[in-house]
Amino acid sequence: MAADWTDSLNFGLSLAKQASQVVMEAYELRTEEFTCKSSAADLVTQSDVKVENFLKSAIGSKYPQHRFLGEESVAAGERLELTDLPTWIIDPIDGTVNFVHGFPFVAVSIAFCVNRQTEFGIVLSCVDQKVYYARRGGGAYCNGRRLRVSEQQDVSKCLVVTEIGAERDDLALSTMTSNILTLLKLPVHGVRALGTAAVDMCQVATGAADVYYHVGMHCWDIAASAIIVQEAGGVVMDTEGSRFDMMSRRVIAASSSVVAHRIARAIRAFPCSRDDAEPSQ
Ligand code: LIP
Repeated sequence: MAADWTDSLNFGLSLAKQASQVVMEAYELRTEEFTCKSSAADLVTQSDVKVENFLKSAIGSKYPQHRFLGEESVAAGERLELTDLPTWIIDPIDGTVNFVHGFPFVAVSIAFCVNRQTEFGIVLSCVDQKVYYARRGGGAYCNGRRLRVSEQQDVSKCLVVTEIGAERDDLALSTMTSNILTLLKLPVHGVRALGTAAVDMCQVATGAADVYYHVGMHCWDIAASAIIVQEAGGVVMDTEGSRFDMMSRRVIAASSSVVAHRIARAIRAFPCSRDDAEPSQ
């Protein structure tokens, strides 16, 4: 009989709400200093680290046998490896650039995996206090309301969500901008970018958007929202049309398989190293 992770889900929901309070206290102050990581657009603040340390400590105290994979822990040099052990995949503040600027889309993202399979995902959009969550086989919800994708099959009637991401090299930028141009000429109804992959993808789960694609994001950005889209009846796959691999840094999340594959044919990826790649010597 499959293990029941209900207690862990409820614990995760409680942690997300506590973390959101810490985020919003800092967000309202607008005084946060930041430093840059991989590029001038890849920021980290003391709040990112404070929230991640809070989550890591609380999870470690309750579940000492579980593993923890967090954006800022990895940035600080911890090995990124997803094993069969119960693992919490955390983005303490998804949308850090938005957080620094006071742009109202920031989220706490918490996913929980066992045997490399996501059992549940939680995305708490902090400013509008929307709690998106899903458990494997249990459906997807926002503030207790059941979610369903739009099931749109006609790509010319799709609202598309994507991100420019943090990459600023010429190949990444030219690929991302040419993808947007291609889709606008397809045409699609429009292209949007909220600045947080987690909240972007949740718009597909609610039916407010019909497809999300991105190349270059990280597993912690989308691990939780991927299961939320899947449990809302959506399709989540690789940008090449193959099986979704959360470590590949490529994703399409769509209202239907028809739309997912049409977008896969239209867009191009640029090379980026896997999240779980062996560290370069
Ligand atoms: C963000 C992603 C977003 C991307 C940003 C950044 P972070 O994650 O959610 O999709 O466009 O460049 O990577 O760094 O704010 O947790």
